[in-house]
Formats: sequence, C-alpha cells, structure tokens
Amino acid sequence: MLTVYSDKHALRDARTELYGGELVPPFECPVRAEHILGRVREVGLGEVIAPREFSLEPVTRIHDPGFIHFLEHCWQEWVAAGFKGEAIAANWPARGMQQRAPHHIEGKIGYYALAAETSITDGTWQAARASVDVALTAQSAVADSSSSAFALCRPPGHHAAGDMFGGYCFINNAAVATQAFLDQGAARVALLDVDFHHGNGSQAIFYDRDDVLFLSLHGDPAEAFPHFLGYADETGHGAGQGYNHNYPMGPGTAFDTWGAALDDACAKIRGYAPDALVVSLGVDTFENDPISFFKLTSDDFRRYGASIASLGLPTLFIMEGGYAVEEIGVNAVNVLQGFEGD
Ligand code: SP5
Ligand code: ZN
Repeated sequence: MLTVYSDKHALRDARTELYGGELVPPFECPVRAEHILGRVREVGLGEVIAPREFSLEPVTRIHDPGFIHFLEHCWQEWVAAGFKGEAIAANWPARGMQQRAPHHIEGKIGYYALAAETSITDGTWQAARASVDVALTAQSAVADSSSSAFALCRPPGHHAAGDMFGGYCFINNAAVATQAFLDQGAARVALLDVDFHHGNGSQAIFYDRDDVLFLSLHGDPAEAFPHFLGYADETGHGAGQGYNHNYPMGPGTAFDTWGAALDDACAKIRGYAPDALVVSLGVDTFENDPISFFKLTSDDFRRYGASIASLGLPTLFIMEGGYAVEEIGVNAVNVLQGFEGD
C-alpha cells in the first residue's frame, strides 16, 4: 500500500496541553508520526512518497474562509497582543451569547475553538496545511488507481468542524478528502471513523447530506471527549436523515463488542454502495492508550483491517489519534497489513 508522508508535520510541536488543570507536554506529539513511518518501512508496507502542494480551494470546500484566515494568522496576532505563552482559548460564545467573531485575538480564538486543550503555536498552520496535502495526495492516488492508500496525516483532523479547531485538530483532513472524491465524480462516499473519540467535526460537516454516509465507533460522550456530540440518537438532519450512525461504547469495551459494532457499520456501508471509503484511522482504541478507555489489543487491529478490506472498496486511510506512542506504529500498520491480507 502507498503511504504519503510529509516531514513538515514536525512544525506542529506545541509545548503545552491543558490537561487536568496543568500544562503538560502534548499527547499529540511529533514522535507519533515518526514511529508510524518507521513501522511502515520496517514491514515494507510499500512506497512512501511526499505530498504534492495543493491550493486552499479543496480546503475551503469544507472550512469557513474566516476560520482558515484565523488559523493562518492566529500565532502572529497572539504574539502581537503581547501574550507570552502558547495561544489557548479561555472564553467562549456560551449559551445566550452572540455567535459573532470578535476582532481581538483573545476573543477570536475562543470563537473558533471547541476545546482549550489544543494550543496554537508557531508552525501549527504550516503543519496543518502539509497534513491536508498528505490527505489530498493519497486521495488522488486512490481515485487514480481505485485501490487503497495511507495518508500518514499529522496533525489529525476529525474533531475540526467547518469553523472550529480543537481535540488536537485544525483542518479536517478526512472531510476534505471525502469532498474531493465527490468533486471528482463520486456519487456517494462512506466515512468510517474508528478513532476512540467521536468524529464530531466530520459528523457536523456532513450531517445534512445524503452523499456522505458517516459512521463513528467511539467512547460514549457521556464519559469521554468531545463530551457534547456522538450519541446514538444523532442520525442526520434533512436530506441527511438516516445517513449518520454513531456507536457509543462504555469504559472497558473490548474487541467482542467493538468488532460487533464494526460489523454492523460495515453492513450499513455495503447497503449504501459507495464509490469510495474513507477511514479516519485512530488507534487510541488500544488497551494501553493513556487518555482512552477501550481495550483493543495489537492483534485486534489486524483483525479489523481484514473486515474493512472485505467491503472491497477503494479505500483511503487517514491517520487520526493514538497516544501510546511506543506501540502506535505497530497498531496503525497492523490495520493496514490486516487490510492487505498479510
Ligand atoms: C484526534 C484525537 O484523538 N483527539 C483527542 C483529543 C482529546 N483531548 C482531550 C483529552 C482529555 C482526556 N481526558 C482523559 C482522562 C483520562 N483519565
Ligand atoms: Zn482520538
């Protein structure tokens, strides 16, 4: 399988994450991508190529132009405002308040943030842009060959909505790639999100549409981030009614339950008969993940890769989360090897 990778991911190297009231070194760190790339090479998964540079046009098919402008200029505005630390939101347009982007960066970052754990720093925009170029390059390889590819994206994307960043995500790589399939002539695309966390950004982006079937297996939002979306009764809206499927699962969920949910999701994908499948591939479902509560083993990743392959679809894997950094390479590549049947 082809892998697309950019070393520009390393430009996303924040020093702080707000976690339990402390500023800690971020769970989402550069070594994650290096370990995955190392494992891709170690097992000889296939060719590794650098991304092409795309314009922002495919990105603005999904994201609000004001939001993109904010991401691009946030760090300079933060420094110009005299702040000394990394850019962190501390105020939100909460219930009963104006949903209007203010001028000052201290308000603007809150308007465009869905969580405070994710700081913006010098280099974040450049890395996020390279990450979406990785996704689009792999998407075009899948579209050209009707086979499969692995977009080794970092930073991840599935929490990013049309006009919100957070959950370590800035540009929604999977949503941009999904839209690219449609813009190139696909009639229907399925977006399957197997990251431990609900893909709130992807769900929100496609919630009122029937040309994207969104399915997410994740920690119950009553117990886990992103806390405010991802319940089973969120089934789509308007034309999108019936095209959104959530599988929230509780603490301690192991492969018997998780794999059954995946089988159900795969049956729905078969019924939808899409032209392509995009997989938001997070391996934070792993039993030793430091911030998650599922109990998948490294062997389970290989098993479910084979289930995804049985759909027989052109498949684009987009890297999302996974924070057990020592095992992240084995776990992510196990999915891809399981998919390839070796
Ligand atoms: C892409 C992705 O996986 N983003 C995840 C963002 C999660 N950020 C919030 C983390 C808070 C975790 N709290 C866990 C408590 C464990 N005892
Ligand atoms: Zn996650």
